[in-house]
Amino acid sequence: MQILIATSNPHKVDEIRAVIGDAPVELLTLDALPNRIDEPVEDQDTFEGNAVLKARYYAKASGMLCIADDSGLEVDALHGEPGIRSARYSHTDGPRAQRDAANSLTLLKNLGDTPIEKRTARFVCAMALVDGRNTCDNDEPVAVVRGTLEGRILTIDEADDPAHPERGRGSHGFGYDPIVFVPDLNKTVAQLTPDEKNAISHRGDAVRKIWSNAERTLRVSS
Ligand code: ITT
Repeated sequence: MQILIATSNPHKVDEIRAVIGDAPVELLTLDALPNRIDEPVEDQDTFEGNAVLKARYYAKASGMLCIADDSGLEVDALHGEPGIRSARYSHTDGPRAQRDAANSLTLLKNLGDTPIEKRTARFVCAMALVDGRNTCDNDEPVAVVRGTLEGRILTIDEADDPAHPERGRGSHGFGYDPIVFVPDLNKTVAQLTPDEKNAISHRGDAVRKIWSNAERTLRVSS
């Protein structure tokens, strides 16, 4: 059995594969499809809305079982921003690493000298599974789940190089990982190994939930 993982973010694919990769299913990425599918416009105002929109769109376009996620960072002192706008918070174009750094810098600037106890934040990952293999056009999601990871945003002084606070601490992961500190582990998410991140992360949590749902309803592991 094949499942399409509908994302253009290679880091997400690696994280999803690490959680469910051993099961007897073949995980395909958008790059592995014979024909390129144009990206849909993510115009919903919730993570769940966009995850379902993407999963429906790619399931229909590919005729496959499809998993899609929409994720981001909610910062309490910024009233939940950047939220669903996490990927484009700084409105910077260019390669992913450059956009990630610009987003983190924008976030740190917007938070200014907000004290540590008010820098609370959480990663959110909504994930949807849609079965595009059926012929009766039923595109109701098989499952929609949410995973979260609580933390707080580093201060500029806590970064390894305060001249480049967007580099935060640590070199693993992607996106806002270097500036999101997990107090229980006394590390940023970028200081966690991939396995450590998967064990506690919003995406690891969502993948495990959607996977147990898929095994139950679709018997994907049998
Ligand atoms: P796809 O839409 O192709 O899946 P994307 O990276 O644009 O890829 P989203 O629209 O879900 O994904 O945007 C999520 C953004 O939120 C992402 O670009 C990061 O900036 C941030 N983000 C999400 N999960 C993260 C994680 O585990 N670690 C760090 N940042 C994360």
